[in-house]
Amino acid sequence: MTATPSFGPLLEALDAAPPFALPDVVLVELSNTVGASSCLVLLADYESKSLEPVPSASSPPGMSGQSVDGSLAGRCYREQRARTEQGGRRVFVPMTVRGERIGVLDVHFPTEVDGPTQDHLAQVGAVLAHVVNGARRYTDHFERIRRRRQLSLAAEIQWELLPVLAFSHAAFCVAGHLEPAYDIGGDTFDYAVEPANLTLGISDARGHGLRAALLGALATTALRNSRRRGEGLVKQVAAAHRALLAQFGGEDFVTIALMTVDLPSGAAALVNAGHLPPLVIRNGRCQRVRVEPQPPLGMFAATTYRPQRLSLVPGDRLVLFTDGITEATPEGGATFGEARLVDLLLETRSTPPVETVRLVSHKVLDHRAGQLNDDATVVVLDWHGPPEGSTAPV
Ligand SMILES: [Mn+2]
Repeated sequence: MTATPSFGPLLEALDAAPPFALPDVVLVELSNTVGASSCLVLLADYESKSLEPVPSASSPPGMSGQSVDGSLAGRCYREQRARTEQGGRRVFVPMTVRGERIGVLDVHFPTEVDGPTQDHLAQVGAVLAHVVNGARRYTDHFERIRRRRQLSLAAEIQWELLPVLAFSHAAFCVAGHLEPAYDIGGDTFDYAVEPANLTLGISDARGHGLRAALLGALATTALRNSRRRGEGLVKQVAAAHRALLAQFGGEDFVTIALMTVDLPSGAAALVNAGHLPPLVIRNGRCQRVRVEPQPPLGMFAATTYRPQRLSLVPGDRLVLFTDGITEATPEGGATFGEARLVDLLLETRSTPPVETVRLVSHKVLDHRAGQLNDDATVVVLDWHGPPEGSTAPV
């Protein structure tokens, strides 16, 4: 079959149907255009451990999720490449938006599929990822499917605050991961991309549970509010500092590493307020970024925050993390520690950021036998530099 169907009818049908009908709409479309016999939309759960099926009118009841680490659908998700089995009659394609892995589309055919059909399915996967992402704004349907158990109230607040978990761009790739995903307290990360610069930060609010989540939410929202007013790095930090002092009176605080990167040049500025120094992998070595220590946000009214300069070189990998990563300690055992983190980062040097953050988080969870006593967050930024020959904003 020569498969070059247009996406117009698919988009029209998706637009006309309620969001929950997405798998049924897709099946009708794929059966009309490329002869599919059944299909399943699988969404990654909050821990990126399993791919959870979105029920449809034609799917059998009681379907269970597929393991990210132990299934072919999971391999498609991890490696971000189409996979086939059953002699080419079953095809898995990633559902991904600009580097953020939403899930996998699993399609069955009566006979082996050809190359053009596989290409078409890859594009359908990308379209569906955008549609599911958009639908999150007006239905809880997909969020519920992504939850294998209930989120704590603190985690609900933190997940609402998070940016899209991964983003790929010509000049850089960024990805972050939070654990314990279903019960996060005060950790968060954020980024925003503009034509000429990137703002990237990680923060850890003192304490645990709801109060820490409220602290983290206030800090993140104050930073965003200032950033959206067009204010620079230091003003953003000062705004969050003031907001925390006003609400929490210096009793609670938030550590943060916040940076801006000029995309055409890689020149960066960092404010490190009581947070662990980022790590940078350059020329095969992993080192701490030397930071000027400054107190956490919301602690001392008289603090004036100062930026320090950094320079990113194409090929650099920058790693931001919270103390929940390095201080994860099993009963009677040793901390996960920075040395173990560095080894793991060097081992995964060539793995894309989105998969590296998942692997680091899961190693930390394994170290703690699945029971974290603090939030553990890691963010990886791969700096490629501006595309060859570009002088204008990339
Ligand atoms: Mn912490």
